[in-house]
Amino acid sequence: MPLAVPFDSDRLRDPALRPIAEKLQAGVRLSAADAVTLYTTTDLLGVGAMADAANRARHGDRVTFAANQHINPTNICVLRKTCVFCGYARLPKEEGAYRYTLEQVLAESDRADGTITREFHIVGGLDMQAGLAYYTEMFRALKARHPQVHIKALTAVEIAHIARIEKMSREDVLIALRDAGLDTMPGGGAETFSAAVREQIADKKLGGADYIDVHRTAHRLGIRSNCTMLYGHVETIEDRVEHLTMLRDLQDDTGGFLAYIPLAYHPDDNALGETLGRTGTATTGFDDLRNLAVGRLYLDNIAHIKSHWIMVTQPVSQVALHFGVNDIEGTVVREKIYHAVGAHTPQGMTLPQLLGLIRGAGKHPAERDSFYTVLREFGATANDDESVMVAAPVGATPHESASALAGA
Ligand code: V47
Ligand code: SF4
Repeated sequence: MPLAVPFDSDRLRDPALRPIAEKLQAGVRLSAADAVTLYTTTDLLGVGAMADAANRARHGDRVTFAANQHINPTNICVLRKTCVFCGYARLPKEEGAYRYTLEQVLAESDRADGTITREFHIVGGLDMQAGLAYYTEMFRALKARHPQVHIKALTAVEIAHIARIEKMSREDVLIALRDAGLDTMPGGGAETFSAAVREQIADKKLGGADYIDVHRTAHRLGIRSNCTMLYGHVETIEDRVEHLTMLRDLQDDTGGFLAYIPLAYHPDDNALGETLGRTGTATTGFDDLRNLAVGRLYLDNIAHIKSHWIMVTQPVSQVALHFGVNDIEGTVVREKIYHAVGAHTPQGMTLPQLLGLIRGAGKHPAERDSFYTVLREFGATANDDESVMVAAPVGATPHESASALAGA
């Protein structure tokens, strides 16, 4: 049962939102039809005000972030031709294809110079040469070198791929990875679950029911995870609502999702963008804020809604802190997947930049660990101690920053 949230309905311009506000106030779960209304009304400020009230009831003014580092060990992917929205993947012999050796992964893990990295976020392509041993050795070596660092790695799609090439069950793959050091799983690979959408944008990719099945299995094994939805391509409003309903239903069963992250489709340097004639036209700020707010209101059983500033830009992420968002992607260090598809945001943010962004919205920044336990509060204003914790993002090497480089 959702929290009953105090809310002043006079803030709503669209009368169609009033029954939804009444449910919010009474702690009644929103229906799929309510979600459609939230997605179709032009009263974005009304939707945002409700999401903000729901967020404040849970988290007050606190906004969390993690000191994380993304590592993308291989961009070689068997689905390179069929995930038409992806600009990162390469075929094995294609220009720009790479697969890190263990030494290269370890070197990459040391690059967050000056950052107190607490989480490695590791995702890549579906590479036939990167089987179970590739990842178990990697995780064991990373844990030996950085014992305090949490490993959030491998999407449901990558887990299913490893199981297929190793001829093992997904459960056995997850157990082996967990034993090697996997702590949690990221939410990538979900795209939009609708079969009709998948046929158009990711024909051969693991289907929605299977994505849910892998996360269900992980949750049963004590591996918590995030969930995502890729929006702003060919999906309909009904597709979005169906997708969110599947996530909410699984969360009712397992409680294993930590956070929901809506991902804004970027149309540059990928076949879908060209087919749709959308090159250079990313999602609108209106739709970005709406997706975050609907996530907060409809996914009443997922505690954390994260804004991915790399995709929606820092200014939109900052405004989103008043549209239901309580968590913001962290320092990152080096990002490749979105920078392969036209993201113009920086490769990483320093700690002072992150703190400034959060404080600039009148919120209170706090660093968290990967399970959302708060590690330190930073207060409403800057203090001297913070200058010694400056995390300098490491510049990308030219071949990595310029063009295409993946992520299941
Ligand atoms: O599944 C690929 C997306 C995802 C494009 O769990 C694209 O904490 C936009 O899931 N435009 C991988 N998006 C990244 C991901 C993620 C990111 C940050 C945090 C977490 C987390 C997870 O990237 C893929 C796909 O949905 N993606 N291509 C594109 N053209
Ligand atoms: Fe491969 Fe993932 Fe890109 Fe699809 S989205 S081609 S699975 S890296």
